[in-house]
Amino acid sequence: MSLEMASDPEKRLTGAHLWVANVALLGGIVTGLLQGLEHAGFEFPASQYFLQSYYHSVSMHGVLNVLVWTTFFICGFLPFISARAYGMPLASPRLGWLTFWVMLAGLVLAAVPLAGNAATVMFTFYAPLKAHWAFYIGLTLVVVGTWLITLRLALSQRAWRAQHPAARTPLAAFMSLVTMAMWTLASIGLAASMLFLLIPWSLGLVAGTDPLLARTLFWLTGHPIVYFWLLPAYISWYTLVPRQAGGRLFSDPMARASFLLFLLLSAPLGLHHQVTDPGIHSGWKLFQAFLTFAVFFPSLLTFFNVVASLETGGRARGGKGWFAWFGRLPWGDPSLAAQLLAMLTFCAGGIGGLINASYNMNLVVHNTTYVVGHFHTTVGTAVTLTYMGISYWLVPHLAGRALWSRSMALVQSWMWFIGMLVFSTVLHELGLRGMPRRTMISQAAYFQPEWKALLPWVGVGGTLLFISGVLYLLNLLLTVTVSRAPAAAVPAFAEAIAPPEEGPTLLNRLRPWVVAAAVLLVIAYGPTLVRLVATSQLNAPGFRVW
Ligand code: HAS
Ligand code: CU
Repeated sequence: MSLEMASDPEKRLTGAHLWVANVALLGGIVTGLLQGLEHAGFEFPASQYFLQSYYHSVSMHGVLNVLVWTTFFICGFLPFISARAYGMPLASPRLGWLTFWVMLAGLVLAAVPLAGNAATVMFTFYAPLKAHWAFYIGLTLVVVGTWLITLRLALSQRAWRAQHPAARTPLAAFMSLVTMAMWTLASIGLAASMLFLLIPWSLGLVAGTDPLLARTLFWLTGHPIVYFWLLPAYISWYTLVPRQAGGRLFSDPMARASFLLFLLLSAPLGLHHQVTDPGIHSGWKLFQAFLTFAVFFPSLLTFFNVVASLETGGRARGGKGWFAWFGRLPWGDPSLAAQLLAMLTFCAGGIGGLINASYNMNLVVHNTTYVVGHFHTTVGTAVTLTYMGISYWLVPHLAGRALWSRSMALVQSWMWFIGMLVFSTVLHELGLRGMPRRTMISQAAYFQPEWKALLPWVGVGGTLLFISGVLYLLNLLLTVTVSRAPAAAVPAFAEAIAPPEEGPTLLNRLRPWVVAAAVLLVIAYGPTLVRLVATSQLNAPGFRVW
């Protein structure tokens, strides 16, 4: 069976996920535009029928972009690429469809109160802000759906293993499994918070809640969720991009090592989001700060491996010098260009993460727009622009039609890159000047004159990003509706210069790493959680401040 054929049963399923993801992104860029313009000095167009307040908008923006766009894209992309990597259909398409419907039902359940301004609690839904129960139950169902994806990939791995007892798992399938295993382990914090705190509380079964416990459980999952978004982008950078660049993957074993380190280190460090929270011992905060520096390492491995791979492509195309080969890459391919620009942005985003993670620096940047700048370069570009680049080959393939316009896609990618350069640089700087995040800044009584000159640039960046987003969605829409020519070929997996057989077999095993990750999680969080649970009063009343 050819690789093309193998992925066929997966096509409709993947397409269904991508529809939901892209519709969410549309909502995300519209709200984003309005928020950017609010910062630039335009009045926020609050209306009883659409967005009732700035904060309603920010809540929609966060949930639609970082929770819905990412999760649905991932749950469409990982099974698709795994099927191609195995060269056989995945186990149980019925389970695949059941998963999709569970996630969609959850999404609708959460979306109704969100759109109706009954869940204006931001994407972090910190207690004691209290949303409608349907919001919490809906999001929980989406998480349950992601666990079913893990189950389906595990069943597929078992079926493949039965036929290939001695072979190394194909890289893209291995990485997909690692990503889902990491996420499933890490999501227990969120699940516990939902099941034991937020859902009973919002249903009125218990009178009060515990904000600190809820936050701690949230961030236990809320940090690793950023790698749940990032690793699918890395899968593309490792397994497809080297080939798209005309080169080869530098080292397969090193790529596996990087992912296994993410499995080990992604979860036990969420306290770096709670450096300023009282009630958590600073020793544990410091311990998790060190682990945060440790999780830089697999990204540095990725940097090295992916740059080395791209270099083989640039040199094969006649590139010379230390850096000049970079310009020789096939920049005319929008799928590749988008991902290269995403990588460049991530260099800055990752360094910003290092600053956030530095225990005392965090006191300067926490809760300022510096953090907003950080996460727009990471999830907003490293991840989102990569997913857009992937969509430029994936959607034409699913639809059996050519991409409607390659030049529009190129313009779109550069516009996102430049728009984000403006937007995030300015937000970083405004944060250093003390401007708070998540604030309708034009209404702030403490508005500082030194913010004024920079604020229009937030609007400029936001507008560029909005136009770029519209171009992306329009291109895909025209591709699936009016584009006629047959689809271009799907990028093949890159060959590796150092194949998997050159690494130790430990790099092809999952179980010992999952066990080690669970142990490390217990060490990093156990004492704090035991104490918080033991002393919990569950006496904080809920607030609806909007
Ligand atoms: Fe972060 C806050 C620390 C990565 C997302 N982060 C956030 C929030 C979000 C987010 C959404 O320690 C806000 C949450 C909220 O609402 O409160 N972050 C880090 C660190 C990393 C990091 C240490 N973050 C990410 C990624 C995200 C993301 C990835 C989304 C996908 N972050 C923090 C901290 C906070 C935080 C604190 C809390 C702040 C506060 O006070 O609230 C690291 O993982 C980053 C490592 C990355 C690198 C970059 C490697 C570069 C690569 C590109 C290769 C380039 C190539 C091309 C190949 C070291 C892999 C180049 C070509 C050439 C020729 C050169
Ligand atoms: Cu984090």
